[in-house]
Parts: sequence; C-alpha cells; structure tokens
Amino acid sequence: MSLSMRADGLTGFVTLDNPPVNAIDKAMRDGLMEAVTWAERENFDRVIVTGAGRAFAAGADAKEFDGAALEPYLPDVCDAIERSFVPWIAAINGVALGGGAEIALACRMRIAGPRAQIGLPEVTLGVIPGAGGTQRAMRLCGLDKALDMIAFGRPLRAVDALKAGLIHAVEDDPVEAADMINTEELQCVVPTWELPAPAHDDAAFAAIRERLAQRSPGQIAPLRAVEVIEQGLSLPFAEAMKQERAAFMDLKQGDQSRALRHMFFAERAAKPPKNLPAAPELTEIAVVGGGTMGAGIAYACLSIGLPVTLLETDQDGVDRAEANIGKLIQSGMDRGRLSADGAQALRDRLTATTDYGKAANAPLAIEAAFEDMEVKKAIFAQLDAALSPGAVLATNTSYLDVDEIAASTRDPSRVLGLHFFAPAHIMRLLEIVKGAQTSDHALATGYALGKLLKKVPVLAGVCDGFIGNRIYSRYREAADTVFMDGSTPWEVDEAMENFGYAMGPYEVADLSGLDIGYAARRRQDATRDPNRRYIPIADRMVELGKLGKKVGAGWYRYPGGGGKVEDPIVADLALEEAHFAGIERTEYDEAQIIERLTLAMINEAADVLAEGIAQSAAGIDLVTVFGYGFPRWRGGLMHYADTIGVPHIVERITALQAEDPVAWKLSPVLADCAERGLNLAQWTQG
Ligand code: 3H9
Repeated sequence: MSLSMRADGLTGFVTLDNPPVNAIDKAMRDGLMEAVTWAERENFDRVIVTGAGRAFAAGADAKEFDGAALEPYLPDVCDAIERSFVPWIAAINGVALGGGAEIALACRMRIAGPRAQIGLPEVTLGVIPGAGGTQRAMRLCGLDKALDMIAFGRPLRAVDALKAGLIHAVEDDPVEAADMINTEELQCVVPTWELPAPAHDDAAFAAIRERLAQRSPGQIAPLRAVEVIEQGLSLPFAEAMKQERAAFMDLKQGDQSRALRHMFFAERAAKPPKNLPAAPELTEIAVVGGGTMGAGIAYACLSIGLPVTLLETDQDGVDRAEANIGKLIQSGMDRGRLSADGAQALRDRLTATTDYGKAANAPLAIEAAFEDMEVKKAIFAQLDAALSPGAVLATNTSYLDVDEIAASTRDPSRVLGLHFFAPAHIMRLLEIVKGAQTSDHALATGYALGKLLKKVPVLAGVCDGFIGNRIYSRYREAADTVFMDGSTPWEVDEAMENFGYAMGPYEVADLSGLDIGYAARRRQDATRDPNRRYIPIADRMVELGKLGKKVGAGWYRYPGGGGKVEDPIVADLALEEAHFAGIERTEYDEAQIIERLTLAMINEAADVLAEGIAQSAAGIDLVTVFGYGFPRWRGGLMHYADTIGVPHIVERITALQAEDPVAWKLSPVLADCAERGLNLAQWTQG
C-alpha cells in the first residue's frame, strides 16, 4: 500500500512508506484515500501523516508520468484530506517536495523537523504542481513567495518555510508536536482552500516574467506556472484547480517534460559499472599542478575534507598554486559558503610542495599539468617512483592519449583519465577515461572520488577529446564552416543561444582563449585527413593576435575590458578567406545554422557510440548537458536527436553530403538505427 496506518486513542497515524524517498505512486494514493475513510469511520480527533525514513515524500512518482494517469488522482486525494471533517496534520520529517508538499499543504496544519525542506520543484521536471500547489501555496505564503518558489522550483528550508507562513512550526519531533496540539486550536484552523487568494499585482507578474526570460529562456513550464497562478487569483478554488490540472497534464506529455525526466533519471543512473571491486578509502589526494584546473581540483577535494598534497616543479609554482587556491577560498568566503574557521581548516589540509615524497601515502594522484605529452610523461615517472605500487595515477588531460601516458609507467593498469571541467569545483561532469590497460581497481578509485565530490561520472574510452571534446570539436568545425560560407560569429552565437545554450561557440572560445583551439589543431595536423576541408579562419585570428577576451579582442571586441561588441574586421576576415578560396557565400537563416551545428554533433556522437568511446546515448546526454551547456530541457544531445527522429537526421545528413561528403559522412550507427527502426537510446553494439 506504500503507507501504514495505526490508531492510538483518538489519533490516527499514517506513515508514507515507499523507499527510498516515498515517491507517491498509485498504491500510496489508494492508501491515502483509504486512510481518509478510515479516520472518518473511527471518528478520530486528528490524523498525523509523516514519512518513513529520510523523506516525508519526494513528490509524485515520476516513473508513472510516461503512462496514462491512474485513479485516484493526487489532486482528488489532496481534496479528500483537506475537506475531511477529521483534521490532518503533516509532520514533515524530511523533504516534502512536489506532490509531497501538496499533501502537506492540503493538511490543516504543518509542523516540520529542523532538517525538513518544503518545495514545489515540478518545473525542474518540466511540469507544474498538479495537485493544488499553485493555488494553496499562494494562499499560505503570499503571491511573491509562491511565484518565486514555484517558477524557479527552489525548496525552502524549514525555518524559511516558517517565516514564509507555509508551515506552522519547526519542532525537533514533529510527530510528537502534532500530537500535543490542542484539539480546539486545531479545529479553529481554516482549511487552506477557504483562505482568500491574494490580490492581483501587475508588478509582481511583470518582475517574475522578466526574471524567467533571463534565467530560464526557452522553458515553458515556469511560464505556465505563472499563468496558472495569475488565472487562479480571480477564479473560484475548484475552477482554478481544474486549470492547474489541465496545464499539468498537457506539460507532462510534452517534449520538455520528457527531456527533463530523462535527465533526472539518467543522472541518477550514472553509477559505476557492476562488478567493480571496492575502492580504497580515499584518505588523501595528490594533485600535480597548481594552475586553474589543478587548483580547482585541489580546492574541490579540500572542500570535502580530504588532505591534499599539491605538487609543483619549483618554488614559484608552489607560490602560484597557493595563491590560486587562496583565491578560491576567498571567493568561497565572499559568497558566504565558507566561514573563517572553515577556510582555515581548508588551508591546514593543504600541503603545496616540490617534494613528491610528501605524497607517498596518497592512494590517488591526479595530474593537472600543462597539455604536453613529454611534461606528462615526466610527471608520471615521478609519481610512479614516489607513490606506493597500489596507488592510482590519474591524468586530467583533455585530449592526450591516456594509453601513451600509461605506457610511460611501470604499471599501466593503475593509470586512468579523470577529466574534470573548469571550474573543477563547480562543474558536475567527470569523464572517467578507461585506458586499454586500466584496472578495475583504478576505475573503482576514480568512481569513488567522483561520488565523494558529487560529480556526474561518465565512462569514456580513449580517443582525441574523449566524449565531450571530440563532439565539441566537430561543433566548432561546423560553426567555422557556416561562418566561412555565409554567416557571422554573432549570428551563429545568437542562433545557438536561441536553441538554448547560455553562450554561443564564439563567445565561449573568446572566454577560453583562441590559443587553446590553435594548439589542439597543431597537434592534430599530423593525423588530420588530408581530404577533409580545413577552415583556416581561427588560425588567422590567432596570427592577428586576437586571442580572446583576455587580450580584449577575439571573435568579439571587449572595449575597456567590458562586454562584447561585434567586430566588423572579423566579419571581413571571412569575406576575405572565402574570396581567396573561391567560395560563393550563402546567407544561412537561424534554423539552418542550428540544424548544421546540431547535426554535426549528433553524427560525431553516433561515431563515438559506434567506437565504444561512450557506453550509451544517455552517457553522451550527461556529458553534453553537464560539461558543455547543451540545454537540459532538450534532454541532452542524443535525446534531442531521438526527438527529431533518426530517419529525419539520416535524410538531412545525406542531403548535406552534396556539399561535403567527408565532413558529412553518415555515422554507421545512424545508418544502423535507420535500418533496424531503432532510436539512438535503443542502439547497442551488435
Ligand atoms: C510532482 O510531484 C507532480 C505533482 O505536483 C502533481 C502530481 C499529479 N519519482 O535523488 P536521489 C528516486 S513531480 C520517482 O538519488 P537524494 C531516484 O530516481 C515530482 N523516483 O536521492 C532514485 O532512484 P534510484 C516533484 C524518484 O537523497 C532514488 O529515488 N518532485 C523521485 O540525493 C533516490 O533519489 C521532485 O522533483 C520521484 N519523484 O535526493 C523531487 N524522486 O535509487 C525529485 C526520487 O533507483 N527528487 N526518486 O536511482 C529529488 O529531488 C531527490 O530525489 C530528493 C532525494 C531530494 C528527493
């Protein structure tokens, strides 16, 4: 039944019980309906509802969203609770989210434990509260708070929920506190639906819509939530509930909700492969290199309580590493994330040194030095000699051959790639790169660190760029082709921003520095297919000293170090290059730009699957969303591809082959999917 019931005198106790987080499934809804009838039959004085384990209830069971809605529906359950003559009290022991919060809001009173959280995060799953949350929250905590909480899906801590008026009290033992409430006092509390709706406030609606346009562009659920709240202000409660339900049902079937649900479950399914041995206890970490990446990795490890030995080549390097980590600590303090004591504890856990011997006991070392094979080999030789034979040696390289690095050690089985993304203490993606000889022990160690750091781990094979950078390189190549053949960087950027990226590829390149891509292209010179069209325009930029934002000019200009402005010289550069190459330029519209750039990535990603570099389409989705800013609400690159459909993709790539048969060579995985009638999520190596 997903819940249990017991009586004690005049009190009925209902415990929601569907491990691990008491998601509300049909069985729980059945049970709640039965509990309402039971409490009335027994003529209880009250019902106290709480959750078993760590949660009150995490919301409606999102696994049920793919199928038809099953009775009894949650809004009816909430209504039954609210309108029962036996008053219900929610004793909120842990998280009460979505439908869980809606059950609580339908109760006559709400008492939360100190660590409880109450929230309506439905928009993060592409829907809106569908069981009265939009209507009851605004009656309890006012329009502004309700709009903020629902449109951004941010839960409130118990103390904040109390301040907002959403709950009645915070108590160490909410069940006991609910039992102690005076019966007359309880009877006097007005059911939420009977409270008046707040007055309309044009300014509040204008402000929330403006914030959403800036912070959640492209997403439909938050705007629908605002609309439903606005409509509800002037409708009778029951009518407003109907509007809410209709919007919820509509959104639930839509592409965005499907995509966001896919991401939710894919993120949680990102776990180590089965049968890996237990990882060693990570008592300390060695990090080699104190530049941006090394400092970020070290800071992330220090922040979760791990002692870090940071290894550098000389005293200048040590000083620079300490300064870089010091800046991150200071920024943590400035943002209120670190107290002065916490900052000191972090500093105390850090040893920056040139002496590899100080890292002798570390079970894991992560090299984050300059992207140069010889430099890396020299570092691995030192690590090999200094650390115990059981220690795992990881490289944070973005492109270099992990197998070649491993081959420079005495035991290549203990080497793997741990590819972090900048800023390493913030970005959630961690590519775990398995070399040809990487042992299960090394993999387990990499996953163990990923879990401690709360990263999203994705297993990758060895190739230039692994999963993410390889796909991103093709994206860049397609962007440069579009630019050379007809567009401007700002048209390309605008198109991709409208697609859902926070920034287009040219602005991103300006931020990272054009010299990074230049170095990567020089490394690829020797192995590049001579038949592949080469777009020289990014090289010209570097030759002209337009290295990006750091020098005030890249694809854009940054006058006075400020915001970006379009640079006509850059546009002319494409005209010039195209002229020399005898290219007749075409004007691409936004849809064509988006199509070319996304198809290029999809085709490359399909090759990544074909070669076993990624294990699954869902893994690629995680990489593109958590590492490269692909819009989450499109579900990641491969989910997006499946939304457009493989047959359409194959048809369009085949058509583009007329322009360039090499760049648009159809991936065998796409051809195979088309032939077998599969989508990319279903494809497995035959
Ligand atoms: C809703 O309520 C709609 C209503 O308004 C209207 C209805 C008519 N469904 O995250 P974790 C699973 S929409 C199904 O690793 P944590 C999760 O997949 C819902 N399953 O733990 C995982 O499974 P597994 C609005 C769910 O401690 C396991 O539980 N609610 C759901 O890090 C543990 O999860 C939300 O959006 C679910 N709703 O975090 C809240 N929730 O073990 C969504 C969790 O097989 N949930 N699971 O991998 C969360 O934010 C986090 O899970 C939570 C716990 C904070 C609760």
